[in-house]
Amino acid sequence: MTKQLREYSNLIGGELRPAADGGTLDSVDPATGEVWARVPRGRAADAEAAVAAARAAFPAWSALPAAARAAYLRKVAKVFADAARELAELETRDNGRIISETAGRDLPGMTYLWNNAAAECARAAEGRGVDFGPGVQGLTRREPYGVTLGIIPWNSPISTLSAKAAWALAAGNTVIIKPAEQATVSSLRVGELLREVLPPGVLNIVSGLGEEVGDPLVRSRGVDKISLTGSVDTAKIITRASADALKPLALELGGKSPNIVFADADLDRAAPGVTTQAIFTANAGQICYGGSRVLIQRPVYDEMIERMRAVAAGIRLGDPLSPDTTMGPIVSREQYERVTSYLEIGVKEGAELVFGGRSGAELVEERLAGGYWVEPTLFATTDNGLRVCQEEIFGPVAVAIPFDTEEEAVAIANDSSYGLAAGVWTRDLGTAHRMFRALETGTVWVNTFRKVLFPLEGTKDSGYGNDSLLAYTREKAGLFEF
Ligand code: TXE
Repeated sequence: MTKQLREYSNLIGGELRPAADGGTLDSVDPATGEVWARVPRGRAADAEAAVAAARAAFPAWSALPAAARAAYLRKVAKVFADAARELAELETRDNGRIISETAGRDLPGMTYLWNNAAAECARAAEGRGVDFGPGVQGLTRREPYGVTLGIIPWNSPISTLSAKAAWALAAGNTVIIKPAEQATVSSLRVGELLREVLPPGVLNIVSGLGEEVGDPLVRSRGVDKISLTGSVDTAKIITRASADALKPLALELGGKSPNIVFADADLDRAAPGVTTQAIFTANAGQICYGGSRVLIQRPVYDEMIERMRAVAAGIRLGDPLSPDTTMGPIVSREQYERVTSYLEIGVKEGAELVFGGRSGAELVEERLAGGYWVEPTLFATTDNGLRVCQEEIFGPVAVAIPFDTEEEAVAIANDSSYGLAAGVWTRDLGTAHRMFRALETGTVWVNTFRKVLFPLEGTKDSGYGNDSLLAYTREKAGLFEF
């Protein structure tokens, strides 16, 4: 007997619509490998419809006084609060991110974020005044771009959708969101819910494959700014595809963040912080800023490794919907194969396998045998040039590297094509401040490793630009002589 699959629709111009040609994509539950929902497989016609809807909605939305836009965004915040449990469960089912994170952190965070965006609406309209002398007045005003396109990945869809939509809407833009094909359901459910509170066309959500519906959106003359969270390869494709129209881009790409533990660190905090928050449990390591290069000062190297081993031994792999689970599956078969290939690469390259290294059905109960499971894995090496040190694995696989001096730690940390984030664990304020300056990353966390409301902006191959209020405005200048 085939199970009844729930079907989801695109949100275009305030209507819930299937793909124009009726095409669908299957959504696979990564914990079981079973198809559990169907989403539209949008193409160029759906992209065009979304752009037309967003363009049509722009004049009225951008003309609203800030207080009126803020009132709408507060309603959105309330939707996230009221539907928090349902959305958290959908997202967990969709991408395997554990329920304690989606329900415990992500959704409460979304209510906060949308309320924050509501509170900032007025600031989006703040210009500057410059007095150039008698009879000459300079004035600037902040204007929205128009229609913004948010292309989001599968690892944290609701958070990324919100980061791209909330600030853009607060600033007076209308928005199109293109979710990732591996995890679309939670975004489409958000569309169903927000349809009730936002004017038609202000927010549009179009599902499908990157090259089929993403590409026509990127190329469309009706899209004024693009923000991508995704891979470096896709960022390059989008950069080329949007070049003719010289579109402003914000690119939040991957990372290989160093997590640097100094000998004077409080290891009681560093060991769980490094092991669980940064590498393994947070979405099974599928986090752009994951601190997957653990640099440890030699005097505490052995102790830190043993403590990490102990923390990892306590990680419970299993059903992501169970509150007791502390690590879920990899999002898809493709990503699973990618992650497990690095388990082999690490061994072949000669890195020492400290713990972990297994994958597959043997790690979980039988009912979850079809899912995509990788256990927490730590390699160790003194060679930061290895592929497991340089390439983004995007799974629960980290590498430990010893260092002697602060200078050496900085050199290893910065020897990376990425520059998204870094963690520093020390009790010495001077060390902390010197590292904050010296690390070539967009964010540095000291004695913690977690994202807050600050925008995440990378350096190097981690991209440029961010999702924040002013990033969704341009400044128009005027000079008045009278
Ligand atoms: O990402 P893609 P993938 C990294 C991570 C991961 C790897 C591959 O290392 O293992 O990238 O993941 C859309 N025009 N990150 O292949 O392809 C696509 O549909 C328009 C880091 O899943 O970059 C999806 O919505 N859109 C990361 C989004 O881009 C296109 C998050 C991201 O998918 C497109 C994800 C096109 N031509 C992966 N091609 C992070 N920074 O957190 C694809 N897309």
